[in-house]
Amino acid sequence: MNDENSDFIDLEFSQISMEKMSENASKFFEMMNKRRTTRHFSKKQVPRELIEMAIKTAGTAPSGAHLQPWTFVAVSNEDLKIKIRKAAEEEERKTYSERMPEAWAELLRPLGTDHIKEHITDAPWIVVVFRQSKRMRMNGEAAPTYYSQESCGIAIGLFIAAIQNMGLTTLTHTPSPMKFLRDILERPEHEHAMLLMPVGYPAENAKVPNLTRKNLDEISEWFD
Ligand code: IYR
Repeated sequence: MNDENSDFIDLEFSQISMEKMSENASKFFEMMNKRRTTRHFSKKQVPRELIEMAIKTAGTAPSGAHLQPWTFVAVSNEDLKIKIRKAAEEEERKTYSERMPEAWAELLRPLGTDHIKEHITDAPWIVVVFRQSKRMRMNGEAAPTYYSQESCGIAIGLFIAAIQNMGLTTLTHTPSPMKFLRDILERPEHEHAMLLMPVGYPAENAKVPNLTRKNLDEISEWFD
């Protein structure tokens, strides 16, 4: 290992029994398998500390060259949520009525989505994830980040798991195109909005599409 320029410390790792491993694995799967994407949120408040914990959890994700190329912008301010909803609906109205080819639209019909985005103002929080495509070098020059799409995708996955684990719900909403989010949330040019996630409790009568998931055989191949 080339550790000329590195400072290494011991890995903290505590081995657990096979029995406990199995139990943890099943429990985690069962908890995550209950996750469903609903578009119906309650207005019930969620304390900021819970959103902070979810963002901290997301921030544990591995990232290309450990650049951690993400910014999570959390919004509970009502006026700002209204502004974001208006801009999102304006873009989505054009997407649904003009930009979306039939091959795409046919997949969305069973999901019941349209350009009305009530979740943006119903949920107590929205979290917008920005991907950083550039970083600053020590000498002040701008330089690229690496694997930022992958890194942010992993961090978002951890965020979703953290929200599920704390007993709340979130939705991966992709208002498209998303440039308006950079403008409204005043992020710099090298930050690109990837996803808008309302976070909160599901509405009392929340509905989800009647979907099933692919089973293990369908999503894996094995060479043992
Ligand atoms: N961005 C739109 C459309 C949309 C696209 C996909 I792919 C979905 O799985 C769901 C919706 C929207 O958020 O409505």
